[in-house]
Amino acid sequence: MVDVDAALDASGLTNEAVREYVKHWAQITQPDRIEVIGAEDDDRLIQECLESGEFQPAGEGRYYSRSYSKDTARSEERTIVATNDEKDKGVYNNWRPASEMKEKLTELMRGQSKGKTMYVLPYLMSPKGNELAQWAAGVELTDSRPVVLHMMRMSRVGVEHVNDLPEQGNFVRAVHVTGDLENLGQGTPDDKRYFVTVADERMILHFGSSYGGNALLGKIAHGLRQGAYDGWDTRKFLAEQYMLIGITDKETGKRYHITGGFPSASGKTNLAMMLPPDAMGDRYQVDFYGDDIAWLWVDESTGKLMGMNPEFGVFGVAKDTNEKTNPTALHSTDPGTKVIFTNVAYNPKLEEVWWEGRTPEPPADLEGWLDWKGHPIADREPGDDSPWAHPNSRFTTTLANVPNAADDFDEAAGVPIDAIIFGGRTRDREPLIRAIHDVAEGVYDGLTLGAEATFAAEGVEGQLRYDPMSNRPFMAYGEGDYARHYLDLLAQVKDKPLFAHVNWFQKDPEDGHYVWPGFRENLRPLLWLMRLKDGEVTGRSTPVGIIPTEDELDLEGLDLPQADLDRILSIDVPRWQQEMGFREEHLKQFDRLPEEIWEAHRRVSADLDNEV
Ligand code: GTP
Ligand code: SPV
Ligand code: MN
Repeated sequence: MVDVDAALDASGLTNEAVREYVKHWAQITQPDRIEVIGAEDDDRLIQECLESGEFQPAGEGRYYSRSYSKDTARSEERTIVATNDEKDKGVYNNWRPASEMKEKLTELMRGQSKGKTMYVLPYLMSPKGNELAQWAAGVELTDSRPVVLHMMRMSRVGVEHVNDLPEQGNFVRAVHVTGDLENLGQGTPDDKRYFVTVADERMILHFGSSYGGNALLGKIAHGLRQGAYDGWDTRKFLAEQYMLIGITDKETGKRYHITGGFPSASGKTNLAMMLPPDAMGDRYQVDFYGDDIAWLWVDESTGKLMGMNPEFGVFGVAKDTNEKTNPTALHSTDPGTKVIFTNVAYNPKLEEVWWEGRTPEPPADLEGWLDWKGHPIADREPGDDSPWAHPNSRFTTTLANVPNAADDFDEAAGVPIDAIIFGGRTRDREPLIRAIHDVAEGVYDGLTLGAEATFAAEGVEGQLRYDPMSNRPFMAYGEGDYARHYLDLLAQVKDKPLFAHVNWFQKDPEDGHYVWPGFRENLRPLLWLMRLKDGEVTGRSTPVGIIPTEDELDLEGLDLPQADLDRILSIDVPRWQQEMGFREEHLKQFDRLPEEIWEAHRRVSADLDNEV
């Protein structure tokens, strides 16, 4: 048995509860070595990864890694929220009893780190000193060095985050064991992976992956599932899959903050890193706070809804990121950023990476290029047009590398929230933007957020895959209780945030082109929303919210065909009426759904019926 005390003493980790926890799990997973990690270990660990082949160089201060080919995304079916009370069972959280899951995971993890190092990563999922910092401390134990390097970008790490805890035992116990990736039956009936959050014991046990949300436990397991459970349990806060931005109008000096959720891979990172359109000059500035998670609370002294990003980095989708769509994202991966690319295409001779949409055409000279599985492109069968990069390939970079990071992103205070927006990939029905003043109707809108089903098995034509507040894969407790918590928290807010639903993805039914250019142009509807909040415009009332009139929307320098403009600024009432039936079925699944939500649903339905 490895000498745990010696390793912990050498690192200066003094928190007794953490030391007990490390010993407990070292006895189960049986690593050969133990290493406590702080920010100062980054260069050494990168060097070790380069030597071991876990990383390869991708130009100066840029690294390339490949994950096991059946381990490239989160697995929703294998993700479970366990507690000691069946009342926590919801429609989406795959609830199971805590005792059953703890026993199962302990057995799966037993002896699995033999021959390996157990890295001990104390982390903080909040800016230091933040109002919610007491729910933000955790210690991830992992047997994967690349996971350590990802976590060091995505969260603040170091023993100081646990040594000084006011209550020594108050940290999330997050255990990650990779397992034998080639023998886990990923996606088969004999799947051996388990990703479990034991929410009422503040414990996370993930077995069988070294990728993304399955392995970086501070990120979505703690930052979303555990955070959401703690926020509800204490009635103090919300932990949501939201981006968070600041918008400044330099002409008027006004500054706004907008948070909101779009389902995974639907544009949060892109919106948060948005540069204003060239045609708008330099009047506006968009500041990045967060692109994937926001924690929201009510400031007791001012009554304002506040928000902060618990993360320290970005785990962004590579696909279609380029100089035109998102220069900010591209430059957050510049030479010297110590970015880690995962599962993009790689050329070891040139030390370069490429992904679909990086340039209009792939590199013409195929020499040396390898696809995301490591196969030479030049050896492909004729007609093989499978993507070079995995569609979920990603870049991992710290917030400090993001060119439009807000000056105060790391400050304790957080920012006041002016608006909460929801959006998904919807090809019809949803206009460019519709604003909602009423809080219950806003929460109802979030609960009925949907995006197109991405493959046939998951949905009926025209019917959405509902994804409440974009939180479906991260839901920690029952949806009815979740809605209640939202309403109760917002009831304490004095200056209510404005809600809005946005859609960048409406398509022309004839030729399928996106009718809204999206990306940087998305600032335009958000500016309208802020003017509406300030009473400078009134918009046009519809049964589903207020939409901009054509002349209220700043379209300066944007050449949009009239037919496309008409489409995104209109409401298709019969299509909406059909949608209301689907929504009713969706909401009926939820136990204890507050009556206010049903009232909002009936109100919108009746208003739609009165339109025809
Ligand atoms: P997660 O990290 O999975 O939670 O995703 P995300 O919501 O941060 O998504 P992201 O911004 O990384 O975008 C995912 C994909 O949507 C990328 O391929 C983008 O190029 C594309 N996308 C983002 N914004 C727009 C837009 O305004 N219009 C269009 N057409 N595509 C967009
Ligand atoms: C998502 O899937 O929504 C992500 C990436 O943000 S992961 O960290 O893998 O969850
Ligand atoms: Mn996400």
